[in-house]
Amino acid sequence: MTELLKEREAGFPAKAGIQSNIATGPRPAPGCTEIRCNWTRPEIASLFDRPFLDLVFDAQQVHRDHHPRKQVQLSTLLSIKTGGCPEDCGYCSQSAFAETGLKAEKLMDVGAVLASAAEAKASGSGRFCMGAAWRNPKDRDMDSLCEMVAGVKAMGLETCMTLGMLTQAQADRLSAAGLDYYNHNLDTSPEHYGAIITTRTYQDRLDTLSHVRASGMAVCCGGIVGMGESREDRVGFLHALATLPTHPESVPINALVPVKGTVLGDMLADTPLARIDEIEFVRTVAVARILMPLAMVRLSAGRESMSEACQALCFLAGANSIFTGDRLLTTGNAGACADAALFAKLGLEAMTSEEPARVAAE
Ligand code: SAM
Ligand code: DTB
Ligand code: SF4
Repeated sequence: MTELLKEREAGFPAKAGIQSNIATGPRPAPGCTEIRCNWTRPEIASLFDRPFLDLVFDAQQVHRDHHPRKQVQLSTLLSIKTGGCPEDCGYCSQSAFAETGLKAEKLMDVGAVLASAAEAKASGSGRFCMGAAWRNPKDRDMDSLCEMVAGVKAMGLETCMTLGMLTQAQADRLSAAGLDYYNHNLDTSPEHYGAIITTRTYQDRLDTLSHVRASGMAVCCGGIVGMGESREDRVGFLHALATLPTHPESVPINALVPVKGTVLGDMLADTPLARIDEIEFVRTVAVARILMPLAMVRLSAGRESMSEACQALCFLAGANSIFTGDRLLTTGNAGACADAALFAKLGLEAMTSEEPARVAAE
């Protein structure tokens, strides 16, 4: 019997503050928490307001109800098309509106992408995530993108792409090529969104998410904290995710990486808002875990400048996925040595595949 099943058999007390009325989530909920897509903002705000230790304790209990407690899923990122993006996302080094000195490049060759995926596989990663600095893919790029997906999948890696907005036809093609996950973030609350991005709307993002969902791919959707937003915005952001018709399978929580030459990097530099308070960041992770019990919550950008203690608290609060390697898309990441050392200190293990974890939890 697995540790998880033993724990389940021993039973967990019902969780105060988590009321469950409807179950409209992606899979039937094991354990004693139910999956809700009808969370209200006041409920979410009161989770944020809880005493920190109570919140983290409850998040860890929800986590253990649904996931193996020691395993962390590893994803590796590759920027397959860097820079020169026509969107004006205020946080992004790759926006043509930013003055970061980043050179715009063309879409990488399929062979070079596959070579990079092979390295990721050799270093123990389970998922390869390919990102492009596009508003949306052009139809002329679809053949190469599908070849990349098929090639990476043939190596035994899970596949993920993030290419901007997708039409239904594009989502269907990528899904048919074997794409497992599509990453498309809501980024922040609907109210704060206009202060960060003006070239596409919140509704555009929701439309892409619904195309991805309809195509049968798993949805990876999260956002960024530390963009000068209020607590209320963090409530609104998690509310938008947790009230999608089906929760995302994967929820990346990024801490803003302030890049010089971007609107936000320059605006927040040398202000108290330059970095999100670590305790508030952990709270955001814990609330995400409680709202979306089945999702893989990914501790994403910003880990490089995060203390080990903060990362440990994030794992305690229910984060169970990270990006590995020493680069994200254009900025640095913690790196394999630092991660191996941290995992050894904390007694964490790399999840070999997400599937067995789901099975174990069911
Ligand atoms: N162009 C595509 C799009 O925006 O949909 C895909 C790539 S984009 C870089 C993917 C996500 O990375 C963004 O939605 C944002 O949440 C995150 N991101 C980008 N720059 C970041 C930064 N400086 N700090 C933290 N997260 C960032
Ligand atoms: C996500 O939510 N975070 C990743 C992934 N999805 C594509 C990207 C983080 C990018 C950090 C800034 C950079 O390296 O350019
Ligand atoms: Fe372009 Fe994506 Fe960066 Fe926005 S986040 S500027 S869409 S690459």
